[in-house]
Amino acid sequence: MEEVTIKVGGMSCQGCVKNVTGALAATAGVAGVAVSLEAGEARVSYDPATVSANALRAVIEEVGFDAA
Ligand code: 9UX
Repeated sequence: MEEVTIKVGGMSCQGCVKNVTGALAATAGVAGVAVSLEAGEARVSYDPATVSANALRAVIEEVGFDAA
């Protein structure tokens, strides 16, 4: 398992946090998700054999936020 911290831009309430968390948690290969509104970031643990950090960024952008 690997862990990555991704800066997430555009989250302005806990609903946004929930949307980002849900999208990441529903992604194959994701084992754990912690999204912080205050820090504006998502910490994700994932199986690199199944999903990549860049694919996780794409998931965040698909639900309408900026990921770097
Ligand atoms: Mo809060 Mo975010 O009302 O996509 S859910 S701004």
